[in-house]
Amino acid sequence: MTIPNKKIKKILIANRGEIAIRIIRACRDAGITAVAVYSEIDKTAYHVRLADEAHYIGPAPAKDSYLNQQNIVDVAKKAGVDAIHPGYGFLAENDSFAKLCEDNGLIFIGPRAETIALLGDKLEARRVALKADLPIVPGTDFDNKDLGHLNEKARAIGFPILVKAAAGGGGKGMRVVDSEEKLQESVSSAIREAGAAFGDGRVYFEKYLKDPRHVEIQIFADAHGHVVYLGERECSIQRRHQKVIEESPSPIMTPELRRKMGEAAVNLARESGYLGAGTVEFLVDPNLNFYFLEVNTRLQVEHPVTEMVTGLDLVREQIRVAEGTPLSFNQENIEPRGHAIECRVYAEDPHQDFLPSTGIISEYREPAGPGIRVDSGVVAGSEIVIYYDPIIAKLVVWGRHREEALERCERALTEYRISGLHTTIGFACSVIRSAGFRLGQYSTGYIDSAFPGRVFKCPQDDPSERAAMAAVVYDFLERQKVSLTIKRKSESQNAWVRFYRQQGFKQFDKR
Ligand code: MV4
Repeated sequence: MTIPNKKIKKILIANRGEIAIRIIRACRDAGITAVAVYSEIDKTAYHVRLADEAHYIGPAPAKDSYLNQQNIVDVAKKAGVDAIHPGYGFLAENDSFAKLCEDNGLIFIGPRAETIALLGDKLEARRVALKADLPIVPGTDFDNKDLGHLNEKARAIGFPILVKAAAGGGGKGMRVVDSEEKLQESVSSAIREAGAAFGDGRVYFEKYLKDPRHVEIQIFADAHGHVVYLGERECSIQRRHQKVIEESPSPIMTPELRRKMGEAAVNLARESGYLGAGTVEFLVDPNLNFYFLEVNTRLQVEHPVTEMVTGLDLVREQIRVAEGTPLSFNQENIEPRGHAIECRVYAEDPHQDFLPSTGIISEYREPAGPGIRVDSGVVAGSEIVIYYDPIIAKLVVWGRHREEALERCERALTEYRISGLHTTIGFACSVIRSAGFRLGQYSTGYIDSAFPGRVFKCPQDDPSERAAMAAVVYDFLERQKVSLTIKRKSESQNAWVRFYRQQGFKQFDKR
């Protein structure tokens, strides 16, 4: 394999929103010129204003702009960039785009096109994992034309089984099947769904693990044969395959399990000739058995969680690797410190089944203070539009231990103010405050089981209004010379105090 050897001085960022801004910041720190691209509707977006240069790439629909490979490459050549960073989503895991970049003399900041293609196929990834001696969920692939042997294969695994799409991801084309009667029908509908969604109807079987935890390992490989793991992220708090909260370390992790999972991930990276940043996903059962799930061949949304505990800049390292420079660290000098938690803030309405909420952000105030980082794509006046992922920002907090991170997280969420549309801030707050999360006792079924009927209490929907209300009551009680600690209080005052204490306002805590 040839080692790249080209200093990167100018990068085109083929993305928008918070991740485009995250990459612009890494470029600036490294003295690299950052080139933004934008669709018609994004011409005044914040990532455009922050970049050194910005170029129009097409109409609002993503297929005409952020997914328009030829337009992006043309702009990259015109702007004279050395490399393209795809961020996450859009073209990040598109092997033909990586190839198109290469063919045009542009460095694609990510793994090689062949690696993206290989690991993007879940069946191939399972084979690579098996070859690298990783534990995989018992299962089998099959020829879609050979529907006659389905029962035999399912019986060999044992019900319940999970039918998965080879080209899948995000739960599309997935079916849980608990008996032979439903097998035929489920397989047919999974094939249909996968075919429609990915243009590839191949499916396979896995033993269905009930309520596993989702733990993923961050890996990094350079062109000089160094392959390392950067610890784990626990991502079990999800709803409908969309992650809500991530943390590191995982509450279930032990040094021994971390080493085993880390070394497994590194073995897979070596087996696949991996280059750059990647994530190896695992399912973990209650006996702490872990099973390979899939590989994400990109920088992930939740990468800041790893940055907070390792102190590294993963985007900076990606750029180094793409230039052919060795990684700035090795396995021995990575020392994860403290605890990090990320809450994703989406423009969605939790009270309307998380319906995307569009409109202009009329007021915007981010939390700050010790251990707080906000990766955001907006400012006051920004508009959230229907065309793209409704993520507004990521709140990432760090503490010396989980308790400190939890305290800071709750405080930061109550401080965060976004007006003009609905957000998931209050929802995140109610998850952070829930008993199972506080104890670290949760799995992928947590949101459904802890919030039955999908009814969420979101006490922090409008934090400053709530705080103002609390202040008024507090002031009223003070003026009445009713100390919160004395015994002679009326029952109604006590009721209010209980109410606000229950709402979490610290000034009403028992002293
Ligand atoms: C599984 C599983 C249980 N058993 N595989 C969901 C999306 C896709 N990437 C893989 N997924 C799962 N695969 C077996 N054999 C449960 C899930 C799953 C899940 C995985 C990770 C995080 C959240 C999840 C929510 C529901 C189901």
